[in-house]
Amino acid sequence: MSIQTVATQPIAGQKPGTSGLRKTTPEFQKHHFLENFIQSIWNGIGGVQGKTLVLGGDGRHFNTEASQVVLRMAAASGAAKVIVGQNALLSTPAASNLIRKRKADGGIILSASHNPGGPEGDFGVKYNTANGGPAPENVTAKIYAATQQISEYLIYETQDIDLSAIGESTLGGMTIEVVDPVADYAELMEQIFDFEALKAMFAGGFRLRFDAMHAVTGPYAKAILEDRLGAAPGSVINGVPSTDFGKGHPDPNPIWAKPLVDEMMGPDAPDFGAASDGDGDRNMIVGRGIYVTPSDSLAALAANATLVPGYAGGLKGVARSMPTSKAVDRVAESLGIECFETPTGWKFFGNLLDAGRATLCGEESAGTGSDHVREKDGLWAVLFWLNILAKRQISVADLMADHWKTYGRNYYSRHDYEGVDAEAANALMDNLRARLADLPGTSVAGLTVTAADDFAYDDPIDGSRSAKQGIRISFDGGARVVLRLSGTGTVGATLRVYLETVETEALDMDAQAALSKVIAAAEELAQIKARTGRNEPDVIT
Ligand code: VG1
Ligand code: CO
Repeated sequence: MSIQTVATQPIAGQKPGTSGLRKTTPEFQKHHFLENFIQSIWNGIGGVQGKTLVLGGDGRHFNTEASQVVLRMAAASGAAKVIVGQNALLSTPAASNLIRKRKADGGIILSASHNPGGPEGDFGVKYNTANGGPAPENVTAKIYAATQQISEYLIYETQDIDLSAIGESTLGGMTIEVVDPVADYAELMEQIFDFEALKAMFAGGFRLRFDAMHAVTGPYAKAILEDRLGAAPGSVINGVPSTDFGKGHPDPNPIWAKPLVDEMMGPDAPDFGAASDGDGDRNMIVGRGIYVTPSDSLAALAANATLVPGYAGGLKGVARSMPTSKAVDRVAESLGIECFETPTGWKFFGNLLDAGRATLCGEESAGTGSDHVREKDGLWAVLFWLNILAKRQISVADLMADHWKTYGRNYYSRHDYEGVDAEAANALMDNLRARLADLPGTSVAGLTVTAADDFAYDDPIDGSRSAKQGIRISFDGGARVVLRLSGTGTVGATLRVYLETVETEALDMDAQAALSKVIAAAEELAQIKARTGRNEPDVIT
């Protein structure tokens, strides 16, 4: 065994996006690509000498090989210890928990999350800091700068390290501790939720369907929902992680988790349906006959939080990403707690959670989480819902009907145009941006614009400013259109159009129908069809 110093050169395109660096798998497998990025993480964070790191991934194609590279590079640069999930698997929230629990200095998560996997799919690498959360922008900026200056990397030359057995080994001066990926996480869930109430509910015949979408949450969901809580065997479907997610797209939304939604809308539907994404941080909630938008889910969790033992003392505050609907704002108002609006991406919640200003956070993209970790957490959200249902003895549909009656309903939808020509997408955004100042007071598709801007976020904790986080246009009566370009895609550009309108009387409409005016206004403002050449969105959530 010896440490190799390998000469290399900067590789273009290694700028972390909304959630780490994501590229197609073949691109990640190119000569030096992964090694350059890992060394740049080390260089960007001031080295890993003497540090303890957590390592795990969502099990997609290249996860195994990449984890070996990370271990060899951590050892070569003098890390003291790497705590790694068995077979290099860890869900994102479980990794966040381990970093915090074991007081590690940070962690590497190998995942492209909801992006498809496999030899022709996507791969990704994310660096999380000592608080367990995604590296904030000042850290990713340093990592990116390091990718542009790199001239060499250090790596141990060694045989593959066995990650299949729990226990400790060494590589050079570094300890490698292989841990059960599920145990610590399951223990944390048991501390937060009323497992006795959940057991009683399942024992009483409550029927659940959890679609793990062939991704990392399968083992977690089986261990917790079926083994510990007594959900009927087979409640967890697609529960064995596969390297290409069964050739599926592990994004829990009504398009990609359609079989589950169909089952929940059909006759003899279970009481509760849920799905999670590639790395286990997203959740989709479906009741019998009702799809709950992630924005509504966040609001419902906030309104009912004190029913959960872990939040019995009440919420310090809530936070949502800017494009997420304002449903939770109404709950915060009635609870008399702060409500923060942050840019898209979990990294912006970390400061608020660390400072004790927010307890619950959420995004419209099916991410919900709390101060129990510093990531969004799919299975946690499912348990949160189940805990509420167990305590209130109510169906999902009745709970939401009751919620809307109390707070009004924020009809909400996101329209995605995927793989759009990047130039055309940028031109669309630039064109709209240039007209923002003139929009207030004008009428668009029968709606009057009350405000229009390009969202900039001033972090209330560290004072940092993040500009150009999405165009938002508000209309009188509380309707809103938000447009932004995705920062997680790997092919062309993805235009996301977020649509929202508020109703206090008509609470039972179809969302697309309720939003028809807002959809027309978005089209008129941004000329989406003409500029993208698309007649309709690829994904409607
Ligand atoms: C998307 C979502 C965002 C989420 C991010 C990472 O980003 O919109 O809300 O935080 O994915 O989620 P973008 O830039 O493509 O809109 V995950 O579960 O893919 O790590
Ligand atoms: Co994810």
